[in-house]
Amino acid sequence: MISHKRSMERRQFLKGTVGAASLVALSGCDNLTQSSWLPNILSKAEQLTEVVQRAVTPRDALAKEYGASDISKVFPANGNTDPGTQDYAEHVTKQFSGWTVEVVGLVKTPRSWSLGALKELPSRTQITRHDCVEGWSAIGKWTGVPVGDLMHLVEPLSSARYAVFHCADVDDEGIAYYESIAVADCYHPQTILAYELNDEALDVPHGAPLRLRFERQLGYKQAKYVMKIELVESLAGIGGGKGGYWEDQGYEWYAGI
Ligand SMILES: Nc1nc2c(c(=O)[nH]1)N[C@H]1C(S)=C(S)[C@@H](COP(=O)(O)O)O[C@H]1N2
Ligand SMILES: [Mo]
Repeated sequence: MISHKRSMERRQFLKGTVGAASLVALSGCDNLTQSSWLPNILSKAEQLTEVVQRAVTPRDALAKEYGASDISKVFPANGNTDPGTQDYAEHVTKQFSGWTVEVVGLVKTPRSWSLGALKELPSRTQITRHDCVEGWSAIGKWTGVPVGDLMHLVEPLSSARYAVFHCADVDDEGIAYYESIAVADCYHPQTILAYELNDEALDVPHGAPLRLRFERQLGYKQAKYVMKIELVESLAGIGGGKGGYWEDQGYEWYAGI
């Protein structure tokens, strides 16, 4: 199912011989010729730590937004393209009318919203570029609710450092997809829970009914099929403890581009 598997095997192999920082570059070798942005993000990812990059690019800097004419004709779907569980299939049948997203953990007031209720909240639309480490990128128009607005409603406790996005899909071994970002980054204006792509309700391959858009970071941070946002102080004990499905297999947690 998830098509990063082969490159991950190579990465595991390479891990013994080279430092972690160069792995990002090596795993992308096959695809370098396909895209011009890749060398650029790789050199940054290699050389800059999160701290350095944050100093260069302030946390509230906006990702580039494009015009309507820049929207890609085809936006590929990647990774899991259907959670495939019976539960999820039932939600599809009911057009996600029963889907909820809950915000729990280190918050003053845990809350949950139905998809319909989320759509009632003020929305944001942004046309941005998605960059996948597998060597493709695409520009899409995303509409959704700013995650910061949800944060204002649940009121994170001061101990909350990370927001963990739990997804509905599991891999062959039963491991659920998840991702995490800093709570501070939830307040970035372009961090949204998107329910539309290119003016249409999000389809199943692209993460229906809700997926994270956390611009300025790589494709694997853009969690699809989001069911729950959990605020925590530490990532230890969640999944493999590295902050995300791919991070647990060696990818960088701070996937800045
Ligand atoms: N739940 C979930 N989210 C996911 C993935 C996945 O397999 N499951 N794949 C990630 C990867 S690697 C990429 S590039 C993007 C792909 O999003 P798209 O299918 O809309 O192109 O989703 C990311 N979010
Ligand atoms: Mo990706």
